[in-house]
Amino acid sequence: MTPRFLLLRIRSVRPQMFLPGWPTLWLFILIICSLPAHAQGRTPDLPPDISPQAEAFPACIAKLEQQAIAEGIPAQFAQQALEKTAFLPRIIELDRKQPEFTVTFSEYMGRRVTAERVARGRELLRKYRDLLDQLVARYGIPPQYLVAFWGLETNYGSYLGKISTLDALATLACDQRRSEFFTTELINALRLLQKPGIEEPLVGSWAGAMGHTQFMPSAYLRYGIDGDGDGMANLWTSEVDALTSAANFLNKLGWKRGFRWGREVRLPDNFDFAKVGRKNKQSLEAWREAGIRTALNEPLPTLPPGRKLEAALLVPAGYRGPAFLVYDNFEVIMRWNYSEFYALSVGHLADRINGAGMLIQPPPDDLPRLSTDTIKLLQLRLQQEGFTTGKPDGILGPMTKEAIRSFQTASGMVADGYPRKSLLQALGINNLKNN
Ligand SMILES: [Ca+2]
Repeated sequence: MTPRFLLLRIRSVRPQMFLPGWPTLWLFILIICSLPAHAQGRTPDLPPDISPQAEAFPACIAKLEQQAIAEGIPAQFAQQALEKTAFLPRIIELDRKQPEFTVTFSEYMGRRVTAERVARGRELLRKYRDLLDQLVARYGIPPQYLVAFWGLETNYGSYLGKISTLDALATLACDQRRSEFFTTELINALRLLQKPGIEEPLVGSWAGAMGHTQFMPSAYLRYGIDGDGDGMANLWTSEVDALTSAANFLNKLGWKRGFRWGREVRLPDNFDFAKVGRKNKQSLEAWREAGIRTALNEPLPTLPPGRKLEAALLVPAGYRGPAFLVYDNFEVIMRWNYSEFYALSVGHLADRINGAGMLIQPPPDDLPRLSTDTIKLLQLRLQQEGFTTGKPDGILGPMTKEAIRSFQTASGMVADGYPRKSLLQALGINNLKNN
Protein backbone atom coordinates (compact mmCIF):
# COMPACT_ATOMS: atom_id res chain seq x y z
CA MET A 1 0.00 0.00 0.00
CA THR A 2 1.41 3.36 -0.97
CA PRO A 3 0.59 6.23 1.37
CA ARG A 4 -1.45 8.67 -0.68
CA PHE A 5 0.66 11.69 0.22
CA LEU A 6 3.59 10.09 -1.58
CA LEU A 7 1.87 9.65 -4.88
CA LEU A 8 2.14 11.98 -7.79
CA ARG A 9 -0.94 11.25 -9.75
CA ILE A 10 -3.12 14.01 -10.94
CA ARG A 11 -6.76 13.13 -10.95
CA SER A 12 -9.72 15.33 -11.49
CA VAL A 13 -12.72 15.19 -9.23
CA ARG A 14 -16.08 15.67 -10.89
CA PRO A 15 -18.71 16.02 -8.24
CA GLN A 16 -22.12 15.02 -9.50
CA MET A 17 -24.56 17.81 -9.96
CA PHE A 18 -27.03 18.02 -7.14
CA LEU A 19 -28.63 20.57 -4.93
CA PRO A 20 -27.36 19.91 -1.48
CA GLY A 21 -29.10 20.72 1.73
CA TRP A 22 -26.89 22.21 4.49
CA PRO A 23 -25.87 18.92 6.12
CA THR A 24 -24.99 17.43 2.73
CA LEU A 25 -23.09 20.57 1.78
CA TRP A 26 -21.01 20.45 4.96
CA LEU A 27 -20.28 16.80 4.36
CA PHE A 28 -19.25 17.63 0.81
CA ILE A 29 -16.89 20.42 1.98
CA LEU A 30 -15.44 18.11 4.60
CA ILE A 31 -14.74 15.38 2.06
CA ILE A 32 -13.15 17.79 -0.42
CA CYS A 33 -10.91 19.32 2.25
CA SER A 34 -9.75 15.94 3.43
CA LEU A 35 -8.67 14.82 -0.03
CA PRO A 36 -4.97 15.02 -0.93
CA ALA A 37 -3.94 18.11 -2.91
CA HIS A 38 -3.67 16.27 -6.22
CA ALA A 39 -7.17 14.81 -5.87
CA GLN A 40 -8.49 18.35 -5.44
CA GLY A 41 -7.29 19.11 -8.95
CA ARG A 42 -4.18 21.03 -7.85
CA THR A 43 -0.69 20.03 -8.95
CA PRO A 44 1.37 19.22 -5.89
CA ASP A 45 4.17 21.71 -5.37
CA LEU A 46 7.43 20.03 -6.16
CA PRO A 47 10.84 21.50 -5.41
CA PRO A 48 12.33 22.89 -8.66
CA ASP A 49 15.08 20.25 -8.75
CA ILE A 50 12.57 17.37 -8.56
CA SER A 51 10.01 18.69 -11.01
CA PRO A 52 12.01 17.85 -14.20
CA GLN A 53 12.49 14.31 -12.89
CA ALA A 54 8.76 13.89 -12.44
CA GLU A 55 8.25 14.99 -16.06
CA ALA A 56 10.99 12.66 -17.32
CA PHE A 57 9.63 9.68 -15.35
CA PRO A 58 7.45 8.10 -18.09
CA ALA A 59 10.39 8.15 -20.55
CA CYS A 60 12.65 6.69 -17.88
CA ILE A 61 10.16 3.89 -17.19
CA ALA A 62 10.07 3.07 -20.91
CA LYS A 63 13.87 2.79 -20.88
CA LEU A 64 13.83 0.61 -17.75
CA GLU A 65 11.25 -1.63 -19.41
CA GLN A 66 13.57 -2.18 -22.40
CA GLN A 67 16.47 -2.91 -20.06
CA ALA A 68 14.40 -5.39 -18.05
CA ILE A 69 13.36 -7.18 -21.26
CA ALA A 70 17.00 -7.25 -22.43
CA GLU A 71 17.90 -8.89 -19.10
CA GLY A 72 15.38 -11.66 -19.56
CA ILE A 73 12.14 -10.40 -18.01
CA PRO A 74 9.22 -11.42 -20.29
CA ALA A 75 8.09 -8.35 -22.26
CA GLN A 76 4.40 -8.42 -21.34
CA PHE A 77 5.20 -8.99 -17.67
CA ALA A 78 7.71 -6.11 -17.58
CA GLN A 79 5.28 -3.78 -19.33
CA GLN A 80 2.34 -4.60 -17.07
CA ALA A 81 4.38 -4.27 -13.87
CA LEU A 82 6.19 -1.06 -14.81
CA GLU A 83 3.35 0.87 -16.42
CA LYS A 84 1.64 1.04 -13.03
CA THR A 85 4.64 2.49 -11.21
CA ALA A 86 4.38 5.99 -9.78
CA PHE A 87 7.07 8.61 -9.21
CA LEU A 88 7.34 9.28 -5.47
CA PRO A 89 8.93 12.73 -4.95
CA ARG A 90 9.11 12.24 -1.19
CA ILE A 91 11.60 9.41 -1.72
CA ILE A 92 13.97 11.68 -3.63
CA GLU A 93 13.74 14.12 -0.74
CA LEU A 94 14.45 11.39 1.82
CA ASP A 95 17.37 10.08 -0.24
CA ARG A 96 18.98 13.51 -0.49
CA LYS A 97 18.27 14.60 3.03
CA GLN A 98 21.39 15.00 5.09
CA PRO A 99 21.04 15.05 8.84
CA GLU A 100 21.64 18.48 10.26
CA PHE A 101 23.71 17.09 13.10
CA THR A 102 25.90 14.06 13.57
CA VAL A 103 24.46 11.37 15.80
CA THR A 104 26.67 10.43 18.74
CA PHE A 105 27.27 6.79 19.64
CA SER A 106 25.37 7.30 22.89
CA GLU A 107 22.28 8.55 21.00
CA TYR A 108 22.52 5.90 18.26
CA MET A 109 22.78 2.94 20.60
CA GLY A 110 20.41 4.47 23.15
CA ARG A 111 17.64 4.56 20.54
CA ARG A 112 18.22 1.02 19.29
CA VAL A 113 19.21 -1.07 22.29
CA THR A 114 16.39 -0.22 24.67
CA ALA A 115 15.29 -2.18 27.76
CA GLU A 116 12.01 -2.95 25.99
CA ARG A 117 13.76 -4.31 22.91
CA VAL A 118 16.05 -6.46 25.05
CA ALA A 119 13.07 -7.87 26.98
CA ARG A 120 11.09 -8.63 23.80
CA GLY A 121 14.19 -10.18 22.25
CA ARG A 122 14.55 -12.51 25.24
CA GLU A 123 10.89 -13.56 24.88
CA LEU A 124 11.35 -14.29 21.18
CA LEU A 125 14.56 -16.21 21.88
CA ARG A 126 12.49 -18.53 24.08
CA LYS A 127 9.55 -18.66 21.66
CA TYR A 128 11.67 -19.66 18.66
CA ARG A 129 14.24 -21.72 20.57
CA ASP A 130 13.75 -24.96 18.58
CA LEU A 131 13.98 -23.22 15.21
CA LEU A 132 16.99 -21.12 16.31
CA ASP A 133 18.80 -24.24 17.56
CA GLN A 134 18.26 -25.86 14.16
CA LEU A 135 19.53 -22.73 12.43
CA VAL A 136 22.75 -22.54 14.45
CA ALA A 137 23.43 -26.21 13.66
CA ARG A 138 22.82 -25.68 9.97
CA TYR A 139 24.21 -22.18 9.32
CA GLY A 140 26.45 -21.49 12.33
CA ILE A 141 24.74 -18.25 13.42
CA PRO A 142 23.96 -18.22 17.17
CA PRO A 143 20.27 -17.53 18.02
CA GLN A 144 20.81 -14.19 19.76
CA TYR A 145 22.31 -12.60 16.63
CA LEU A 146 19.36 -13.55 14.44
CA VAL A 147 16.96 -12.08 17.00
CA ALA A 148 19.15 -8.95 17.30
CA PHE A 149 19.09 -8.32 13.52
CA TRP A 150 15.33 -8.81 13.58
CA GLY A 151 15.02 -6.32 16.44
CA LEU A 152 17.17 -3.66 14.79
CA GLU A 153 15.69 -3.98 11.31
CA THR A 154 11.95 -3.92 12.07
CA ASN A 155 11.57 -4.04 15.87
CA TYR A 156 10.72 -7.76 15.51
CA GLY A 157 8.34 -7.23 12.63
CA SER A 158 6.37 -4.34 14.11
CA TYR A 159 7.16 -2.06 11.15
CA LEU A 160 7.84 -3.71 7.82
CA GLY A 161 7.27 -0.57 5.73
CA LYS A 162 4.22 0.15 3.60
CA ILE A 163 5.68 1.78 0.52
CA SER A 164 5.29 0.09 -2.87
CA THR A 165 8.68 -1.47 -3.58
CA LEU A 166 8.30 -1.11 -7.36
CA ASP A 167 7.40 2.59 -7.00
CA ALA A 168 10.33 3.17 -4.62
CA LEU A 169 12.88 1.36 -6.76
CA ALA A 170 11.64 2.90 -10.03
CA THR A 171 11.82 6.39 -8.49
CA LEU A 172 15.38 5.83 -7.26
CA ALA A 173 16.44 4.11 -10.51
CA CYS A 174 15.27 7.23 -12.39
CA ASP A 175 17.31 9.49 -10.10
CA GLN A 176 20.93 10.03 -11.09
CA ARG A 177 22.50 9.58 -7.67
CA ARG A 178 22.46 5.76 -7.45
CA SER A 179 20.67 4.85 -10.66
CA GLU A 180 22.69 1.76 -11.53
CA PHE A 181 22.25 0.14 -8.11
CA PHE A 182 18.50 0.73 -8.01
CA THR A 183 17.98 -0.33 -11.64
CA THR A 184 19.53 -3.70 -10.76
CA GLU A 185 17.30 -3.92 -7.67
CA LEU A 186 14.20 -3.00 -9.71
CA ILE A 187 14.91 -5.73 -12.27
CA ASN A 188 15.51 -8.17 -9.41
CA ALA A 189 12.17 -7.14 -7.90
CA LEU A 190 10.55 -8.07 -11.25
CA ARG A 191 12.37 -11.43 -11.13
CA LEU A 192 11.07 -11.91 -7.58
CA LEU A 193 7.51 -11.22 -8.75
CA GLN A 194 7.80 -14.12 -11.19
CA LYS A 195 8.30 -16.56 -8.32
CA PRO A 196 5.26 -18.62 -7.43
CA GLY A 197 3.22 -17.09 -4.62
CA ILE A 198 4.86 -13.66 -4.75
CA GLU A 199 2.45 -11.04 -5.93
CA GLU A 200 2.00 -7.32 -6.16
CA PRO A 201 1.92 -5.16 -4.18
CA LEU A 202 5.43 -5.75 -2.85
CA VAL A 203 5.84 -3.38 0.09
CA GLY A 204 8.70 -2.23 2.29
CA SER A 205 10.93 0.71 3.17
CA TRP A 206 11.34 3.81 1.01
CA ALA A 207 14.69 2.42 -0.18
CA GLY A 208 13.24 -0.91 -1.34
CA ALA A 209 14.05 -3.21 1.62
CA MET A 210 11.37 -5.79 2.41
CA GLY A 211 10.06 -8.02 5.15
CA HIS A 212 10.98 -8.82 8.76
CA THR A 213 14.73 -8.54 8.12
CA GLN A 214 14.52 -5.86 5.38
CA PHE A 215 16.07 -7.68 2.43
CA MET A 216 16.68 -5.85 -0.85
CA PRO A 217 15.30 -7.77 -3.87
CA SER A 218 18.77 -9.09 -4.84
CA ALA A 219 19.32 -10.51 -1.32
CA TYR A 220 15.76 -11.90 -1.31
CA LEU A 221 16.38 -13.73 -4.59
CA ARG A 222 19.80 -15.02 -3.64
CA TYR A 223 19.38 -15.86 0.05
CA GLY A 224 15.63 -16.17 0.65
CA ILE A 225 14.74 -19.59 2.07
CA ASP A 226 11.39 -21.32 2.45
CA GLY A 227 11.91 -22.33 6.07
CA ASP A 228 8.34 -23.40 6.88
CA GLY A 229 7.98 -25.52 3.76
CA ASP A 230 4.85 -23.94 2.27
CA GLY A 231 6.51 -23.66 -1.13
CA MET A 232 7.72 -20.06 -1.07
CA ALA A 233 10.09 -17.83 0.89
CA ASN A 234 7.73 -15.23 2.34
CA LEU A 235 9.76 -12.68 4.28
CA TRP A 236 6.70 -10.52 5.07
CA THR A 237 4.41 -13.02 6.75
CA SER A 238 6.59 -15.95 7.84
CA GLU A 239 8.92 -15.35 10.80
CA VAL A 240 10.35 -18.82 10.18
CA ASP A 241 11.23 -17.94 6.56
CA ALA A 242 12.67 -14.57 7.62
CA LEU A 243 14.90 -16.00 10.38
CA THR A 244 16.05 -18.89 8.18
CA SER A 245 16.85 -16.50 5.34
CA ALA A 246 18.78 -14.19 7.69
CA ALA A 247 20.83 -17.17 8.93
CA ASN A 248 21.53 -18.22 5.34
CA PHE A 249 22.49 -14.65 4.37
CA LEU A 250 24.93 -14.24 7.29
CA ASN A 251 26.43 -17.65 6.55
CA LYS A 252 27.03 -16.68 2.92
CA LEU A 253 28.46 -13.32 3.98
CA GLY A 254 31.22 -15.28 5.71
CA TRP A 255 30.16 -15.67 9.37
CA LYS A 256 32.82 -17.55 11.32
CA ARG A 257 31.18 -20.38 13.24
CA GLY A 258 32.07 -20.52 16.91
CA PHE A 259 33.27 -16.91 17.19
CA ARG A 260 31.72 -13.86 18.77
CA TRP A 261 31.27 -10.46 17.10
CA GLY A 262 33.75 -8.91 19.52
CA ARG A 263 33.53 -7.67 23.10
CA GLU A 264 33.76 -4.65 25.32
CA VAL A 265 37.25 -4.32 26.77
CA ARG A 266 39.18 -2.32 29.33
CA LEU A 267 42.23 -0.35 28.25
CA PRO A 268 45.34 0.08 30.41
CA ASP A 269 46.35 3.54 31.64
CA ASN A 270 48.42 5.52 29.15
CA PHE A 271 47.16 3.39 26.28
CA ASP A 272 48.51 4.34 22.86
CA PHE A 273 45.38 5.31 20.91
CA ALA A 274 47.27 5.27 17.61
CA LYS A 275 46.34 1.56 17.54
CA VAL A 276 42.62 2.33 17.26
CA GLY A 277 40.64 1.72 14.06
CA ARG A 278 39.33 -1.16 11.94
CA LYS A 279 42.41 -1.08 9.74
CA ASN A 280 44.81 -1.76 12.60
CA LYS A 281 44.23 -5.46 13.16
CA GLN A 282 46.36 -7.48 15.53
CA SER A 283 46.14 -10.95 17.02
CA LEU A 284 44.32 -11.41 20.32
CA GLU A 285 47.70 -12.27 21.87
CA ALA A 286 49.16 -8.93 20.72
CA TRP A 287 46.24 -7.05 22.29
CA ARG A 288 46.69 -9.01 25.50
CA GLU A 289 50.36 -8.04 25.56
CA ALA A 290 49.35 -4.40 25.04
CA GLY A 291 47.55 -4.63 28.40
CA ILE A 292 43.93 -4.99 27.21
CA ARG A 293 41.60 -6.96 29.49
CA THR A 294 37.88 -7.74 29.33
CA ALA A 295 35.47 -5.02 30.50
CA LEU A 296 35.13 -6.97 33.78
CA ASN A 297 38.91 -6.64 34.21
CA GLU A 298 39.67 -10.28 33.48
CA PRO A 299 42.37 -11.53 31.09
CA LEU A 300 41.30 -11.89 27.45
CA PRO A 301 40.35 -15.52 26.75
CA THR A 302 42.96 -17.77 25.21
CA LEU A 303 42.05 -19.58 22.02
CA PRO A 304 42.38 -23.33 21.58
CA PRO A 305 45.65 -24.33 19.87
CA GLY A 306 45.50 -23.83 16.12
CA ARG A 307 42.79 -21.16 16.23
CA LYS A 308 43.67 -17.61 15.39
CA LEU A 309 41.75 -14.43 15.82
CA GLU A 310 42.53 -10.99 14.44
CA ALA A 311 40.91 -8.08 16.21
CA ALA A 312 40.65 -4.32 15.84
CA LEU A 313 40.00 -1.79 18.59
CA LEU A 314 37.17 0.74 18.40
CA VAL A 315 36.39 3.69 20.67
CA PRO A 316 33.17 5.00 19.10
CA ALA A 317 32.64 7.73 21.72
CA GLY A 318 36.28 8.75 22.17
CA TYR A 319 38.75 7.75 24.88
CA ARG A 320 36.37 8.49 27.76
CA GLY A 321 33.74 6.06 26.42
CA PRO A 322 33.58 2.28 26.00
CA ALA A 323 36.28 0.40 24.07
CA PHE A 324 35.58 -2.68 21.94
CA LEU A 325 37.75 -5.33 20.38
CA VAL A 326 35.96 -6.41 17.20
CA TYR A 327 36.56 -9.71 15.41
CA ASP A 328 35.97 -11.06 11.90
CA ASN A 329 32.21 -11.47 12.47
CA PHE A 330 31.99 -7.72 13.09
CA GLU A 331 33.06 -7.26 9.45
CA VAL A 332 30.31 -9.72 8.44
CA ILE A 333 27.72 -7.57 10.24
CA MET A 334 29.09 -4.54 8.40
CA ARG A 335 28.58 -6.35 5.09
CA TRP A 336 24.88 -6.44 6.03
CA ASN A 337 24.88 -2.72 6.87
CA TYR A 338 28.05 -0.67 6.42
CA SER A 339 28.07 1.23 9.68
CA GLU A 340 30.26 0.72 12.74
CA PHE A 341 27.53 2.03 15.06
CA TYR A 342 25.04 -0.45 13.53
CA ALA A 343 27.41 -3.40 13.90
CA LEU A 344 28.23 -2.46 17.51
CA SER A 345 24.48 -2.21 18.23
CA VAL A 346 23.80 -5.67 16.73
CA GLY A 347 26.65 -7.16 18.78
CA HIS A 348 25.61 -5.48 22.02
CA LEU A 349 21.88 -6.21 21.54
CA ALA A 350 22.75 -9.87 20.83
CA ASP A 351 24.77 -10.03 24.07
CA ARG A 352 21.95 -8.39 26.03
CA ILE A 353 19.33 -10.76 24.58
CA ASN A 354 21.63 -13.59 25.59
CA GLY A 355 21.59 -12.42 29.21
CA ALA A 356 24.47 -9.92 29.45
CA GLY A 357 24.12 -6.61 31.29
CA MET A 358 24.59 -3.05 30.07
CA LEU A 359 27.96 -1.71 28.92
CA ILE A 360 30.44 -1.53 31.80
CA GLN A 361 31.72 1.83 30.57
CA PRO A 362 28.68 3.73 29.32
CA PRO A 363 29.33 6.25 26.56
CA PRO A 364 29.57 9.79 27.92
CA ASP A 365 26.40 11.72 27.11
CA ASP A 366 27.95 15.18 27.33
CA LEU A 367 29.63 15.05 23.92
CA PRO A 368 28.63 17.79 21.50
CA ARG A 369 26.40 17.00 18.55
CA LEU A 370 28.32 18.56 15.70
CA SER A 371 26.48 20.11 12.80
CA THR A 372 27.27 18.77 9.33
CA ASP A 373 28.57 22.27 8.49
CA THR A 374 31.07 22.03 11.35
CA ILE A 375 32.18 18.57 10.14
CA LYS A 376 32.62 19.98 6.61
CA LEU A 377 34.75 22.81 7.97
CA LEU A 378 36.74 20.30 10.02
CA GLN A 379 37.33 18.20 6.88
CA LEU A 380 38.48 21.28 4.94
CA ARG A 381 40.91 22.31 7.68
CA LEU A 382 42.31 18.77 7.95
CA GLN A 383 42.86 18.74 4.16
CA GLN A 384 44.62 22.10 4.39
CA GLU A 385 46.91 20.62 7.04
CA GLY A 386 47.72 17.71 4.69
CA PHE A 387 45.47 15.01 6.17
CA THR A 388 43.26 13.28 3.58
CA THR A 389 39.57 13.08 4.48
CA GLY A 390 38.10 12.47 1.02
CA LYS A 391 35.58 14.96 -0.31
CA PRO A 392 34.28 17.18 2.51
CA ASP A 393 30.75 15.82 2.87
CA GLY A 394 29.87 16.63 6.47
CA ILE A 395 29.86 12.94 7.41
CA LEU A 396 32.12 11.65 10.15
CA GLY A 397 33.15 8.51 8.24
CA PRO A 398 36.12 6.14 8.65
CA MET A 399 38.43 8.26 6.44
CA THR A 400 37.71 11.45 8.39
CA LYS A 401 38.23 9.64 11.70
CA GLU A 402 41.56 8.32 10.37
CA ALA A 403 42.58 11.88 9.37
CA ILE A 404 41.62 13.17 12.83
CA ARG A 405 43.71 10.43 14.43
CA SER A 406 46.74 11.34 12.29
CA PHE A 407 46.33 15.01 13.16
CA GLN A 408 45.98 14.16 16.86
CA THR A 409 49.15 12.02 16.74
CA ALA A 410 51.08 14.78 14.98
CA SER A 411 49.89 17.34 17.55
CA GLY A 412 50.58 15.22 20.63
CA MET A 413 46.86 14.80 21.48
CA VAL A 414 45.07 11.58 22.54
CA ALA A 415 44.70 9.95 19.10
CA ASP A 416 41.22 8.44 19.47
CA GLY A 417 39.83 9.98 16.25
CA TYR A 418 37.11 11.79 18.15
CA PRO A 419 36.35 15.41 17.20
CA ARG A 420 36.14 17.02 20.63
CA LYS A 421 36.26 20.75 21.29
CA SER A 422 40.04 20.90 21.87
CA LEU A 423 40.65 19.32 18.45
CA LEU A 424 38.32 21.78 16.72
CA GLN A 425 40.03 24.68 18.47
CA ALA A 426 43.47 23.39 17.43
CA LEU A 427 42.20 23.59 13.84
CA GLY A 428 40.93 27.12 14.33
CA ILE A 429 37.24 26.18 14.58
CA ASN A 430 36.00 28.17 17.53
CA ASN A 431 32.52 29.21 16.62
CA LEU A 432 30.38 26.31 17.83
CA LYS A 433 27.30 28.34 18.67
CA ASN A 434 25.24 26.28 16.20
CA ASN A 435 26.07 23.16 18.12
CA1 LIG B 1 7.51 -20.31 3.42
